[in-house]
Amino acid sequence: MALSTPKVLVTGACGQIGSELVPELRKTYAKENVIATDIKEPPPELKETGPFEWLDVTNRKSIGHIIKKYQVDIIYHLAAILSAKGEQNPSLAWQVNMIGTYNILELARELGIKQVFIPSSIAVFGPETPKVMTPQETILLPKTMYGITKVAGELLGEYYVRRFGLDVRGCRYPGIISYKTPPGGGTTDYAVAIFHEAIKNKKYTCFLREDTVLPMMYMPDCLKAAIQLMETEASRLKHHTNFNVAAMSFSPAELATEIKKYIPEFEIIYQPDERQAIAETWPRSIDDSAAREEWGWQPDYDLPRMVEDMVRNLMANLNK
Ligand code: NAD
Ligand code: AKB
Repeated sequence: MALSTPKVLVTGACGQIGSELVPELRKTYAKENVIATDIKEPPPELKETGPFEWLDVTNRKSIGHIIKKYQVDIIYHLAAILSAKGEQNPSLAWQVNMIGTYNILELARELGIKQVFIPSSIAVFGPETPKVMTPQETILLPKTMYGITKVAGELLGEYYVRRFGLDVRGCRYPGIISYKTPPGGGTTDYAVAIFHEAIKNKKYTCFLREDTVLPMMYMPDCLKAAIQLMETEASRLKHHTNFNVAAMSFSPAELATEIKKYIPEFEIIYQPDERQAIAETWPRSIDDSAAREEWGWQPDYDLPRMVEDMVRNLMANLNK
């Protein structure tokens, strides 16, 4: 008997990651089997290439309705409020990140979902965590509401693995850099905005100090991590919801130097704002040996390769 293709639900699909993950998943599972959902207007590439539904993850009844309507097997739960936006509205961050995640896990358990992916973040770490090559198992005392919800989300997911045998997986992404969809309100957003401003105006005012080193990752590696982790044989995994993943680390000054190789007249000035305090609680680099050992994680992009690709694609978009 032929096995039917799994049905995949993506929450927060119109965000920075979802808008690129959905097309990838549609290549693997066929367009009609990947249901993109969000509370905001989808871009044409999402709406016209497969099903789209309006879905607020704080509304458990609506999620249950969509899961049943499409007979969903796998959920990529991306809906969230990120660090900087979360500090502007901690109550909203709690509602979306905590209640939303609890709703997804409860329905996944009740309705027999086969797999759930819930991304975590380097925001789980805090000032007490070792900053260089931050270990997999370490002190998790975040100071932002976003970080608190991410630690709780990891623990909740792990609870559903142990208590109910639900297959929940996730990795702690660093700041994600991409050129298709703007980031949604994080502390690492400068590393995307800098490219747009360098190309358009040859000038950028950075909201972090020049020497603030943070872990970052280019979008193709972000998508590869999610898909590779989800495809790994479950018996190989000792961890489930909290894998450290790393690709590169740099400061705004180092990124600007790399961009100047393509745009020599580019100028950057620094006016740190409230996001500097958040960045200072996060690690400078990450030890991702557990991900490498348990599911073969390896990034493809370092700083020079990422900058070359970002500049080339953004310039090509500008000339279209
Ligand atoms: P984003 O902010 O770009 O997108 C989040 C999406 O969630 C948005 O489209 C938004 O409309 C949607 N959303 C907000 N409230 C909602 C609600 N109540 N119901 C349904 N949808 C809602 O975020 P992203 O960068 O795509 O992040 C996706 C996931 O990856 C999040 O869990 C985030 O914490 C994690 N992550 C992202 C990064 C990064 O740098 N982008 C780094 C680490 C972890
Ligand atoms: C943010 O800055 O909030 C995100 C993240 C690292 O989770 N990019």
